[in-house]
Amino acid sequence: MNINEQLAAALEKTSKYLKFKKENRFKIRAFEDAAERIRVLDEAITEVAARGEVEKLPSVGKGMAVRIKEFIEKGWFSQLRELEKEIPPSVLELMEVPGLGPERTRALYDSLGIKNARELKMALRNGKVSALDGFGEKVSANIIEGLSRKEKYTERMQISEADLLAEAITARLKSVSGIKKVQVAGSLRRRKETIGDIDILYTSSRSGLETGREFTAGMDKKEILALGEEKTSFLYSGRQIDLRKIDEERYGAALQYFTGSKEHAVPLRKHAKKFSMKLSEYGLFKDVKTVASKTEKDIYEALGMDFIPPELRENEGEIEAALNRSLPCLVELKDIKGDCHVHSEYSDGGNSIDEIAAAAQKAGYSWVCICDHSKSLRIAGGLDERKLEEKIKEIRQVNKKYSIEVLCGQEVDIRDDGSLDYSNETLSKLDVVIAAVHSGFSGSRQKITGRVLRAMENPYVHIIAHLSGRLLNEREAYAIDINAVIEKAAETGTALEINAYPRRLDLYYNYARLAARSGVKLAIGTDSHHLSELAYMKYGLDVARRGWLEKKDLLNTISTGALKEFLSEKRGG
Ligand code: DGT
Ligand code: CA
Ligand code: CA
Repeated sequence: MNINEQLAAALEKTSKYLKFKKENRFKIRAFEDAAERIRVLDEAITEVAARGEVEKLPSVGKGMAVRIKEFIEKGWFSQLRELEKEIPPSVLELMEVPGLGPERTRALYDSLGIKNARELKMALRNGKVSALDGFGEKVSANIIEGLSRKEKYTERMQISEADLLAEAITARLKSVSGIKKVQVAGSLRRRKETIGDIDILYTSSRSGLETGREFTAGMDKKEILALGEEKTSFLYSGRQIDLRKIDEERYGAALQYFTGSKEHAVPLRKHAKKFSMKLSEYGLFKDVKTVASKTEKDIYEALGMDFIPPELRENEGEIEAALNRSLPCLVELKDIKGDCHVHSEYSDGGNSIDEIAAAAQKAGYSWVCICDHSKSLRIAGGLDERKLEEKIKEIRQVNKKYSIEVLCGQEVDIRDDGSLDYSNETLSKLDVVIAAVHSGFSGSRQKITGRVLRAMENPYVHIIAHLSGRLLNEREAYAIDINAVIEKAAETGTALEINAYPRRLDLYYNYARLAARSGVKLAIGTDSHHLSELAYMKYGLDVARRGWLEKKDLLNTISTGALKEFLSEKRGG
């Protein structure tokens, strides 16, 4: 946050405290207006103060000016300090829970001493809330619902959800009059696995305020978080969207700045400084002269570097590589020839082998590996040996019909002792074997690592699936020594999966990078359970690209013949 945002946040926080304390509404309004005014300022408040013009700002009275100056000097103002001592800030968050608001939050605080969501949940469970005057069963039920909604809003989104929302907003924005360009920025453009809020930039012949007003017209007032010339923020489907108006002339500079990451910007600016240049969201400057600002490429070029793809902008060596002209040639969707991990109706998928073959062929693939669950995973319809024979036969038939090659695979359970859920004789009948841990997640690091290492030693195992077992927003990774796994994978010629399912995205991109550097092949599998999920390939690619992977690092980019060669190699043939 820059100083303006910090100050605006402090003023807004004060206004919330005053609401909680049932202060006079004009007082509350004064803080809200001042916060809004600071937020839309086109220069730093420190500059305004340096000119002695804080009092001249519209919506800023004498008393407010004193607080602002105090904030500039100390980084806080005493009124807010006092309020924070009196009432814990977590109470303010409770006020935002749908169904609560200041009145009820205060009642809960005064009578039950409830200060945060955890205490509130407990009191709801114990029936203490419904017993309060003016609450009752219905209100309690509303609060429970509101809490779970708020939880959803504050957790980071899966990238697939962010993509859908961004597409909808982009389409709507394009229909607003005066709009020219629309571009996603922030973590979504960097294709991070989870997204905090969605940043969208646009250019327009009309003012940002007009555009923001038109775009948010009809929205619930409570969902509009900020409405100013430079930025409009609102909740859409409960998720925060930041729209920013960008000047055409400075498009590249703004895009570069708002794409981030903040971590990438730090060494980049340092590098600019070496040449006495200054990089900001408005351009790359030398003294007062603009050196570059129109396109991102211009900026990187003027800094003596190659263009850095957004996925690499995390300050993980990309700046040095761009300077040395040694950035990777990242893998692209057009390089993909097949999907390593698709479920069919033989286990818990929704489609037949035939349907999958047709869809994969339509996607332009040369091959697809259909991997269902093995027998011990009964809840997911795991196949016993007899059913597996049927599947093998059916795949032979389907292969006669299509030019694409369907490979018969299974996602085989790694048992507690590291042995596999089928005998080697059964495994030898399969074209491709993916092994995975599906149980014993609470085991020690040594135990789980040992299971996976043993599985990799089996000559029939080609790929290890979703290595860490994490589910985004749902389940932490189990304890596993990924470095040891990578080492063993290199030694045994086992590939590691990049599971493209949006709630998994497992291997992490940084481990995918490490694996590739250690000479391990990566295999993107969508883990698709329905034809529509075959498109998750792009999320696997995002991980691959963030992991600096090139075409040569992925099994998905090789021909059917080369894939078969790879698969038979481990079996010693
Ligand atoms: P998120 O939303 O948590 O997934 O992550 P980002 O990267 O989208 O972060 P966000 O939305 O806070 O800001 C969007 C971009 O704006 C961020 O990637 C870089 C830029 N930005 C925001 N605040 C700052 C800042 O204080 N300094 C710098 N250098 N860049 C900033
Ligand atoms: Ca963001
Ligand atoms: Ca943002």
